[in-house]
Amino acid sequence: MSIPPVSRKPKHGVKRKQNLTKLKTRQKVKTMAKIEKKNNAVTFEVIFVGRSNVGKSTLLKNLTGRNVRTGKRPGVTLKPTHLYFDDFLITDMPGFGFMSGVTKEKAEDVKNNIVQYIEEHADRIMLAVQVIDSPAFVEITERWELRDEIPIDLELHDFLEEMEIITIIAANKMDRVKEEEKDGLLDQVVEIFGYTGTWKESDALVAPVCARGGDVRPLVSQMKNAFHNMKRDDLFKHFN
Ligand SMILES: Nc1nc2c(ncn2[C@@H]2O[C@H](COP(=O)(O)OP(=O)(O)OP(=O)(O)O)[C@@H](O)[C@H]2O)c(=O)[nH]1
Ligand SMILES: [Mg+2]
Repeated sequence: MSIPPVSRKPKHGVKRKQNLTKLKTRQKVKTMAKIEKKNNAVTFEVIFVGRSNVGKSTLLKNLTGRNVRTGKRPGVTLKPTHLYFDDFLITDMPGFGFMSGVTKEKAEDVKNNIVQYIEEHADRIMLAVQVIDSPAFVEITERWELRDEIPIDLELHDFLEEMEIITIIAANKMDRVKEEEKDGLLDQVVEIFGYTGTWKESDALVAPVCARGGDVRPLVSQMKNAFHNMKRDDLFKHFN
């Protein structure tokens, strides 16, 4: 009499795996439906954009008190991250430009995705906060211009203007700029962005900040001012 071979994986184990997969799929569908519901309720969006590692996520963490992933190396935020507040949405966009461990093609994809996202949601994006690494900004843009290329920051700024999205320039990492050099640097920044006059006199909306040190008041007041002009003072409560 031959003994039937013993199956190493009992049948009920397979069934349990199938059930688990079904459960996971159902949970995924439920989560996606929830996200879609939240997303459909959005009427007013603010996006945070800028080169990689400039401190977008740190700024958002400080402004809202929400838990946003930040990191020492560029390329931490690779997909738009959404912070929902009923009909109000803040989106932390992935950074463009150099990212550690990311190929040039992938970096180009990130940029195209950002442009596509803005185009798709232009009707509800009321405000953009364009974050720059103040001490590095002038040098980086000069390097691009020497290669006869338009720096992505400027390209993005012009694109936002074309889309009629009000944009605040958050000049971050001001703790790395000497006190006596701050005004001169900010004047240079607005000039590079194509405005005339000093940073205080020009039409540019500039907010010098230090996200790491928690000094974000100039940005909060610029944002509140924009919300006020759009008759959305009710949004003030979401900011620290
Ligand atoms: N010195 C200084 N460092 C800062 C400041 N704000 C952020 N950083 C640091 O900059 C690094 C990048 O911060 P993130 O907030 O992750 O930058 P990000 O722009 O979201 O980066 P990506 O997600 O890669 O696009 C972290 O090490 C922060 O601690 C600041 O005001 N001053
Ligand atoms: Mg980030």
